[in-house]
Amino acid sequence: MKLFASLLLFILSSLLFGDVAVAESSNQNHPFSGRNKLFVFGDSYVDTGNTRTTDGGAWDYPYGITYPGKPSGRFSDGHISTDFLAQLLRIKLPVTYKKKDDVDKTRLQYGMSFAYGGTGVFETYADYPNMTAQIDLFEQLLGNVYSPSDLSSSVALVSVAGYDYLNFLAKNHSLPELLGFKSYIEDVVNQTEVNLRRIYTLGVKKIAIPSLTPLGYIPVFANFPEIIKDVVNNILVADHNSLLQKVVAKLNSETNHSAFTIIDYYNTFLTVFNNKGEIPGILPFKTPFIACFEIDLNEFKNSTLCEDPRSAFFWDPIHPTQEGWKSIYKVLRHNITAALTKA
Ligand SMILES: *[C@@H]1O[C@H](CO)[C@@H](O)[C@H](O)[C@H]1NC(C)=O
Ligand SMILES: *[C@@H]1O[C@H](CO)[C@@H](O)[C@H](O)[C@H]1NC(C)=O
Ligand SMILES: *[C@@H]1O[C@H](CO)[C@@H](O)[C@H](O)[C@H]1NC(C)=O
Ligand SMILES: *[C@@H]1O[C@H](CO)[C@@H](O)[C@H](O)[C@H]1NC(C)=O
Ligand SMILES: *[C@@H]1O[C@H](CO)[C@@H](O)[C@H](O)[C@H]1NC(C)=O
Ligand SMILES: CC(=O)N[C@H]1CO[C@H](CO)[C@@H](O)[C@@H]1O
Repeated sequence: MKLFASLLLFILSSLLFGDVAVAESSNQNHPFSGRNKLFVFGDSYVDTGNTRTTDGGAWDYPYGITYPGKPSGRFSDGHISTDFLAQLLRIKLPVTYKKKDDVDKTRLQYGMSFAYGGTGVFETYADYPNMTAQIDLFEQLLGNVYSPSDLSSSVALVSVAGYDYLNFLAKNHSLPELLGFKSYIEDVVNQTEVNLRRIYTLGVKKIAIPSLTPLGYIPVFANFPEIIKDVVNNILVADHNSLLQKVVAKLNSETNHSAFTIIDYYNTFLTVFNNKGEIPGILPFKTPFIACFEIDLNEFKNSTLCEDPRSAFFWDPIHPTQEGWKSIYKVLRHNITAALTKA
């Protein structure tokens, strides 16, 4: 269990280190199949700038060096999943909840992001809004900022990237506690179900939720034996993803068949990791499991930055680079447009 203890120390520090921003982005403005707003809930895999600058991480150098050239609150060197999904749907980047009162009101028409740093469906850090709290903020805007017809032409992106699990592991090191993991996975997926159903009931008729990535390969686990990575991927992640599939099937049978869609990050991440050049338009990552920004937890100033973030899949111990996300969305683009733009 010593392994776990040091692993957790590492994870915990990375989490504390990691968080959010302000973002502006590109994109065309023709609505795609009538869907013209994106609402975003969840964590740092989708957060484009809600954390406070005092939360650190995403608001500090070298975050944002590729885009926009300075920290923007994204947990990456540049664009992240939200940017690429918005681009695919031809929706402008939704404004962050944090900036909603500072931007021109016309910006609100593209939707809003409530996602916040290292949050989970349950509490991770005391003053971070869990997903329930994020949906509460969304609900408060209904009827005044967003009308029912706004919502019915919207897409929601709901990210549960694994912070509940990293947090659980950080707090439960002993064997008996770890044996409680299976029921915790059920708790997380059941709470995810409650959240997804609530977003639908509030009026969003197209909801996308990524599967858990093969977390055992994130650089946080790099120095751990293969067995640990296997346990994480083949037990934790596999259980979560199979329960999530059941929940989404159940929700789709209760509501509209195609209202809920899983974005298959698990297989897509593996496809990109294993790519040796056979996927057109996607350069192979030579060392996909090595982070570009290697954070030295003992002495932060000793952290090292790779020469070219575009050659790395992972930006830091947890988050992909812009190039990483771009590759993922290239592989996924046909399935995503098919799933999110059909009636
Ligand atoms: C979410 O956070 C709120 C406020 O801290 C808390 O009352 C609530 O129990 C949390 N919800 C879940 C599902 O953990
Ligand atoms: C999760 O939900 C399922 C189906 O509703 C239920 O059978 C199970 O007991 C729940 N799990 C937990 C840990 O509450
Ligand atoms: C299914 O979607 C259609 C079109 O978006 C809508 O008119 C209908 O009310 C939805 N049905 C349910 C059960 O939500
Ligand atoms: C940080 O780097 C300096 C200079 O290379 C080195 O002397 C020091 O031991 C490093 N600190 C840690 C904690 O590795
Ligand atoms: C796209 O969907 C098809 C049909 O469900 C599936 O076989 C394929 O693996 C998916 N591709 C990706 C990249 O998810
Ligand atoms: C058995 C046990 O102590 N479980 C704890 C593990 O960590 C979570 C929070 O992440 C607690 O809620 C559990 O009680």
